[in-house]
Amino acid sequence: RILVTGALGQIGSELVLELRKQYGAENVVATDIRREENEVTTSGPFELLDVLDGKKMAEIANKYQVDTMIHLAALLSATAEKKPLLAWNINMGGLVNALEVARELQLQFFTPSSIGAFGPSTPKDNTPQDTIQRPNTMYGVNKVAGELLCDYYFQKFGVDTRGLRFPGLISYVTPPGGGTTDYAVEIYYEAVKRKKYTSFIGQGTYMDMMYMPDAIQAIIQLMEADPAKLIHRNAFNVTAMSVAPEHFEAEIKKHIPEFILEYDVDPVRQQIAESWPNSLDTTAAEEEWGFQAKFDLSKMTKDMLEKLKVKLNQK
Ligand code: VAH
Repeated sequence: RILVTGALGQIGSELVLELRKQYGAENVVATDIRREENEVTTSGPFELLDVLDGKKMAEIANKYQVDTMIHLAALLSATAEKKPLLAWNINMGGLVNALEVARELQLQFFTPSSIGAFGPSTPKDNTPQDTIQRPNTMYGVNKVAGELLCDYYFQKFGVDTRGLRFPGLISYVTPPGGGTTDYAVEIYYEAVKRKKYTSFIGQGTYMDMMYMPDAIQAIIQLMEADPAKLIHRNAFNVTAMSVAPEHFEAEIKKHIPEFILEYDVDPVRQQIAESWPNSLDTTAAEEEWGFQAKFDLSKMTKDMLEKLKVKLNQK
């Protein structure tokens, strides 16, 4: 059985449904700090859980006799810059609670890291798996500390911890909240709704991106990988494309020719974006557990626009 925290978030809401499909609905316990009436809370077990309540987390893990913990609850980069201390408390306090439950119950453990775990002094192009990590955002500090803590729990306590450094994730199911890469999701929604979008990230700003189906597949593939083959654990570089706002514009215009992209750069999120890599080297993930993204920009754009036209019921 699998316990998922942050199950109503951008990753959680799709991961829970895919895990229930693959492992059986009853075997995936979704938890989040609030309840919503949707497929995540109605297609299998759901529990209210604030990840700062370690006691409640342990109770739920025991109640359902889980053997795996997927810890997703966190504040993203832009929100973390607005409320750095709250971000530290939630991102690190939640992670320590989740790792302690995993240690006590000997659970397999997954939590995401991010391209945000790199900083201005990291090589920007083809960023290596092993390289300098001096992020200058609270989110990045949380992600580097999280990577080190997860490796520590593996080395010190034998907890089978595994992680992925996710790029910006693009999905049409649940929008992200408070991320720097959120422009890459908003642009599709606005293209369908208004055939126009004003980007808060500037032209020529490259960041790694990935379509959510590839991210979900990567989590499951990593968690099922042979541990003997893992040289790295926390956390693997993964990405599908290195793109800037104008690349989304060009691709969207192939489907919506009258689409207009304008810019109104948000200095805070622009500064975060510029501190991150342009493109990651994913050799370690490919070699150690067969990572392979299936969606490039053109395939993702076609699918996003088709799905959003239905979701926003535009013809
Ligand atoms: C963010 N979507 O923007 C997240 C992610 C790499 C980006 O960490 O903060």
